[in-house]
Amino acid sequence: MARPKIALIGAGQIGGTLAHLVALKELGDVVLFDIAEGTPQGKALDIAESGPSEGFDATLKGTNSYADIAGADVCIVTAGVPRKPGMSRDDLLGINLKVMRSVGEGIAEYAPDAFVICITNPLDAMVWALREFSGLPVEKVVGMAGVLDSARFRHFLAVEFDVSMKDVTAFVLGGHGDTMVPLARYSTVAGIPLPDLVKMGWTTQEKLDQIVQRTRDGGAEIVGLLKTGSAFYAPATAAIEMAESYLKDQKRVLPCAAYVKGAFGLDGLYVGVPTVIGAGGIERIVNIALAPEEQAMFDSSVEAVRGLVAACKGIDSSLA
Ligand code: A3D
Repeated sequence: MARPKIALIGAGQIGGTLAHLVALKELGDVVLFDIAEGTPQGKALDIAESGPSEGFDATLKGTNSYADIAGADVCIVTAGVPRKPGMSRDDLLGINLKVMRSVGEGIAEYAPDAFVICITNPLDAMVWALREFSGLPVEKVVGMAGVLDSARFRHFLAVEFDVSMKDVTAFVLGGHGDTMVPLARYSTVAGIPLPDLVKMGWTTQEKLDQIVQRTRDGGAEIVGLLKTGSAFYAPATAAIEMAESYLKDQKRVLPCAAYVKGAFGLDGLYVGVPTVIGAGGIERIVNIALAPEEQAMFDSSVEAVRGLVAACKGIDSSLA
């Protein structure tokens, strides 16, 4: 059986890391696309030359032509510009919206059956725009944010509790970053909810609040340290987790920016919710009941996403 074909649209920091991870994990053959001439070709060749040492047979091709993504099973989109220190994700909106148009049209023409994972920021608005421009079914277009936000949360919690990251689960809802809604009562160490761990004296509510805030600011913390761009190792790993669940029909329960209509009282909006990802794409949205203060946080996150979508419509009249 032929290996799956994985198209990476954008060959920058995340795109290159994605290509490396796909090859190392032998998830499929890689097509790395970028408008910058030479960058995707150079990165693809460099990674391919690590094949003999690593022992993978996946092929890697760098290209500046959308025709090369033809028939891709998965497209992961990182095309656009990242944040610099002092910029918010929302500052990227105008530039990256134009990029989403060209990417959406490219995918619609050459890979209309793909499962599409968007990473470009501001995430919740860009995944919405990418779906509009591509015209693909809503269950096949999804945004990566919650897996990364929850991985950051899990990392900080594991360090705080001095336990394995594997035994820490985290549940986050809402938009990416600042308006993220971590649900402490559904976040656990080996099944023990965080509020119980506070009662058991494993940590204090203050420390937990600090960890939540650090998680919300997780992207900015890395931007501040790197100074020349934003995080790329953990974002790439998070998107690979989603792609693998689709390709292997794992039906993982993962928080993603998914199109929500009906659940959570929403009437059709991309926002971070727990989903089940399998061979059908987003197969299910896990619609949990929220406590009043959780609902209030979720509502303000939804309002922030609505504002960004309205801004997109204001910039590109074809979206209105
Ligand atoms: P970077 O290393 O700059 O790579 C972006 C690439 O996109 C560059 O190689 C550009 O040449 C390319 N590009 C620009 N315009 C186009 C176009 N029209 N078609 C194809 N390629 C194009 O950035 P990065 O890889 O660090 O980040 C990529 C995106 O991911 C940015 O928007 C980041 O803000 C975003 N990001 C999101 C998260 C989330 O958790 C959602 C995390 C980290 C980064």
